[in-house]
Amino acid sequence: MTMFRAKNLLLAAMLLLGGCGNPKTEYAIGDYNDILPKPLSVVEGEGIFSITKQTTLCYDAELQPIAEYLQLYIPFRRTVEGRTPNSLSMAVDNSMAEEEYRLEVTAEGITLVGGGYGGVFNGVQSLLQMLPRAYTKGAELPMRLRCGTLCDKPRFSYRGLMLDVARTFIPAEHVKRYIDLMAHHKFNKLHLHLADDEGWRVELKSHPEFAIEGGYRGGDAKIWARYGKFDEAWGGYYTQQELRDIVAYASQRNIEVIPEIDMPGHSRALAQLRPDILCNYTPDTSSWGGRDLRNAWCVAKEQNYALIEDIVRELAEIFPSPYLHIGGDEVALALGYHIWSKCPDCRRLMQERGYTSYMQLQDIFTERVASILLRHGKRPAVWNEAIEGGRLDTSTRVYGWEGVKECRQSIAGGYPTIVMPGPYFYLDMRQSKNEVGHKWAGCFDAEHVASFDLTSQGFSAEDIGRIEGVEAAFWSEIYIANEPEKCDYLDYMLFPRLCAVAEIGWCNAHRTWSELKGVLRKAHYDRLAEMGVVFRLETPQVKISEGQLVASVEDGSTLYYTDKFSSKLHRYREPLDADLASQVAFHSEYRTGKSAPAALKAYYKGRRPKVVVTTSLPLRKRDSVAKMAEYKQVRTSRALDAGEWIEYRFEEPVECRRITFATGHPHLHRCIMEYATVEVSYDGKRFEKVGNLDCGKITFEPKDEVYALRIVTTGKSDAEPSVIVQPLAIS
Ligand code: TNX
Repeated sequence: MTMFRAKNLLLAAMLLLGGCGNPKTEYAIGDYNDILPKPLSVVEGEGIFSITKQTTLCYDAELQPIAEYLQLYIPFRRTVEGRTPNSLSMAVDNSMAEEEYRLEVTAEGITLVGGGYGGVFNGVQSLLQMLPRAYTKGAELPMRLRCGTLCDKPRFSYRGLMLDVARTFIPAEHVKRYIDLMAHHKFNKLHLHLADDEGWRVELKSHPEFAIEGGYRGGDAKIWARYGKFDEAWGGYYTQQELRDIVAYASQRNIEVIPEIDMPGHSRALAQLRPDILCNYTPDTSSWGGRDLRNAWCVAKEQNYALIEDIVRELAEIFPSPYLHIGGDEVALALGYHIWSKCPDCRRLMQERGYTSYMQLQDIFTERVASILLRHGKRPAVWNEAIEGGRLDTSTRVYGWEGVKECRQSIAGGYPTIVMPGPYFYLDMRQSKNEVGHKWAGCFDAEHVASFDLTSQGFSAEDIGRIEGVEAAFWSEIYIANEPEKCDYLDYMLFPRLCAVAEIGWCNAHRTWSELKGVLRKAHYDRLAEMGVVFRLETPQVKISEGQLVASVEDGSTLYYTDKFSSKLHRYREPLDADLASQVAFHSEYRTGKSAPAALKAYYKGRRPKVVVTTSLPLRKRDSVAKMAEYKQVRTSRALDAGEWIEYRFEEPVECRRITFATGHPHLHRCIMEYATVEVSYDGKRFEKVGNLDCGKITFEPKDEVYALRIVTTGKSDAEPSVIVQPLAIS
């Protein structure tokens, strides 16, 4: 059933139930079975309760922050402590589990009882989802609710979302918006990744320059640009006041904020400000364009631990969470050799202890940091690699990101474990092949996330009993290239995949994709629209049928198409000429939601006219100019300087609409030629300039048949040890 049809039926049902003629009440009335995540038990009652201007809100004093929150959505005119008839009464019952609740709606009134603040708050979310226009702020009374009883509690005590605010800064107001969206899905932990190679985002009173300088990269900033925006100092940081404000905002919404400073690896931003944290040796930087790319703290430097104590002391005061996440991932990965292997002090330390692996050395670091945390009343949390050294205390919480295997190892080691294997929980992965996003852990949409099942993944009942919970993650290397000021890309990456994660964290038996899809179409896409979320709709089907190009959607959304060579949007009403298959892409829209573009293969397949390539670029051994001429991606063996060049000379002059020359990873502005000019020749002899690369890329429309193309660098490549050249794209 399409969402439109569903709504009409509900409207009809409402009228039958005696809905009055006031147009403001003509919104679909909520159904307990559409609450997301799915409640443990639902008993539907008879009849309707109307919240009117006379309805009072009654609550225990400790629930005051919830009462204030609730009034953002339901304009109760009267609030009182204690109980009255015709009321919504909220109370705590200590005999229930903290996050458990019972919501009862009868013709006389609404009773919401929770085991604690969190339980009542969870009940409020279910109640809000039952409203005719769930989550509309400032909606008007009366509001009609179906009678019924919910008994509900979460499967896991930890239901988290990680936001990487280090690669792409997410301003405080946007973080608060995501806190709201999390709360609406009964998430209770926000993990903020506050420092990485590309930025430091926390104001420290003891070291103000960390944020003031470490929060910006590119332009004349001290931190090198990576991932785009090269010409301006770009970024930001949170003041301590803003962070306290975020913590309070989250806490009112039953969300704990867990800060992370990724150490000892992933610390290049800090190392650029404080090279003294690095090991005591001079690396060979000749293939790194003269930049010192090292990004790990030296384990053997005593003064490093004093600096870490400064950091921990301040973070511990800002964040009430019992945990501080100290990272611990990918220490060896940065440069092709282990950073510690060339350090005389680290090697001596290993020798003294008889250690044979760098993971054991990492244990020394982690144990030292853990003891600092302990002094400041905090426990450590780490990424799964950090336990490989084998010595960390089991009070350490482990976030299993690499895979199910690593999660199970952590559980077997007795660590409280957060399950978040990348191939299901990394929402920075693209959702289908031709979309934008990472792909190292796969391309997957909400259907795939919803298919995650602990038991079929090999977790035993005993394992499951020892899992603290689940977490979705959004890493933001790619976000920066996608108008972060608008949130649209992040919304699109999170929703509805995050809805599926919410179900996995909350429900003992979560909905299958077909059930979840039903709820999305019938109720939850509308709720997301009321929340203002730019969510992703299911991808339209496109095919050639009876000689025509036909597009269709199952979810009742509206289809559009665009032509590759013009930005104009057309409404799709009837099949198109099959010849357009290489030229048009379809997508659908419903309220604030949008699908991925869908097109036939011909649309994505570029032309590959015969070409001869010559270049001054130092290509890696396994790459060659022949590969470039075969339209394959190649990589250089070092960073580039000014004055290096590539020339493409076509065997026959090429007539085409558009040419794209791009460097760096596809979709990721990394390993790019930062500064270069592009010239074209329309006669094979004279060259004229068409422009400069922008974020490593240029697209232009040739005026005439193209004989040759030349790219000349005018400055250093980005802060990476190599440059990637993408195949020329000609259409
Ligand atoms: C792996 S997850 C990383 C991050 C990247 C992410 C991209 C983890 C602990 N490390 O540094 O941003 O992949 O998906």
